[in-house]
Amino acid sequence: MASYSPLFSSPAARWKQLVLSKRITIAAIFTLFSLLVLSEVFLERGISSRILSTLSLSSNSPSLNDSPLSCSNPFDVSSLQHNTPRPTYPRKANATFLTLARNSDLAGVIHSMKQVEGRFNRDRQYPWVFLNDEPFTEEFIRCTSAVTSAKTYYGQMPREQWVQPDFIDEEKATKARKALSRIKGVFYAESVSYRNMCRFYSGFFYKQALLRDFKYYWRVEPDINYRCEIEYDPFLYMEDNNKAYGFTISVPEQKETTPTLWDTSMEFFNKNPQYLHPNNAMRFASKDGGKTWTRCTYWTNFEIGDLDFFRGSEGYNKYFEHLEAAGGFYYERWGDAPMHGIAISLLLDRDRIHHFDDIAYEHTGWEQCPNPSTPAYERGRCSCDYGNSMDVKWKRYSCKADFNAALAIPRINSE
Ligand SMILES: Nc1nc2c(ncn2[C@@H]2O[C@H](COP(=O)(O)OP(=O)(O)OP(=O)(O)O)[C@@H](O)[C@H]2O)c(=O)[nH]1
Ligand SMILES: *[C@@H]1O[C@H](CO)[C@@H](O)[C@H](O)[C@H]1NC(C)=O
Ligand SMILES: [Mg+2]
Repeated sequence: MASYSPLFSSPAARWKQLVLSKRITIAAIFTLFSLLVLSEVFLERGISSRILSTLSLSSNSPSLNDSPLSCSNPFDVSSLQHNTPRPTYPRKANATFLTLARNSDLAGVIHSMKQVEGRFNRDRQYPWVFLNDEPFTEEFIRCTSAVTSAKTYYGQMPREQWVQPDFIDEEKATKARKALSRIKGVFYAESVSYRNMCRFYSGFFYKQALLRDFKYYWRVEPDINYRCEIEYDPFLYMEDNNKAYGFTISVPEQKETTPTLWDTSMEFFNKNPQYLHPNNAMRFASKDGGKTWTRCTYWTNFEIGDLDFFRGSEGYNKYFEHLEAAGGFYYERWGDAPMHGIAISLLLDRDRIHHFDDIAYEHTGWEQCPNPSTPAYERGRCSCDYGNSMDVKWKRYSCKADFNAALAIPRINSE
């Protein structure tokens, strides 16, 4: 098995550790609060009436004011749509939002949907595709479909695209998870379901039947925030500029989760150099032509991508198969961000990768906020603090400089 590097070997790991301790405090406060709320529920109204009120979407529900946070307090779409005449848009892309979630993620999913609907989609009406490894509950379906006036679709992926494959040596995998959990600052070190999720987003999301009729997807995770209006259509931007992959934040992956990912990847690309695009963005991933890895990744909890690229790229699919066979999704904790990062940077023409630097996006405390001296800030009626942005406060962890360096390399004429 791979050897793990020492404690806090990377700045990102140190930062994550800080967040972790903050999270524990927040978790403790939240648990106390939940206990208080729960005891109130049981004492005053009984659990069954609580569940009923959760499911009730009607506005004459007697418990509207003290209702729990998920769907008994649906987004007030009507007020947004009728106060002022809403713009209409003559063009629309062939695109959908994509959310992978557990039923228990409902509250966070609703939060994210409100962000996306309020800042962008209420006038655009792009549909939502929800995926799960279990059947979605009636509650999940009713609540999420109440947040949008666009179409919603719900699907379950085939079991073999989710669970750990049989060829993985479970004893070796268990040992590796235990070893990783002894290193401080590594999230989900022992989680198998997290590994399933990373593998799914690496090799299977784009193969889903529900996505077959779409060209672009926009990934949305629970509990994210969009802090400016999105006043143009990023899907149409992708289409009009022939972009295949768009990101907001780029950060380095931790060493501990991916000790052999780079070498395993180079093994594949050295054997199959025909898949390397002549105008790739290799410089984002490596400063020395492939010898060592920058660890830079596009932070995949936000991504807008061209499904036809993922579905149609032989290189991408063969690369995934190579990683799958090496077993690192389970023997280590390879994420979909480092995997996409390497694949996108090496397989695509770098001109087809786009940094959406005008989109204000936040996930677990890391955020991108446009510079207030740019038109995007004022036009977007932003509510974010530029000082807290990746490129200001966390500049030393941002991979933006590596991306810019990749784009600055003169193109070679491949005609
Ligand atoms: N159906 C299903 N979805 C999952 C599972 N684990 C994670 N997800 C979803 O996969 C996405 C990524 O998972 P997260 O736990 O947010 O991973 P992360 O963004 O690396 O970690 P955080 O920093 O905690 O947000 C989210 O949309 C989750 O809802 C799972 O076991 N089943
Ligand atoms: C949308 O894109 C998919 C994938 O490219 C394609 O199969 C489908 O025909 C497209 N639909 C429309 C209406 O263009
Ligand atoms: Mg997340």
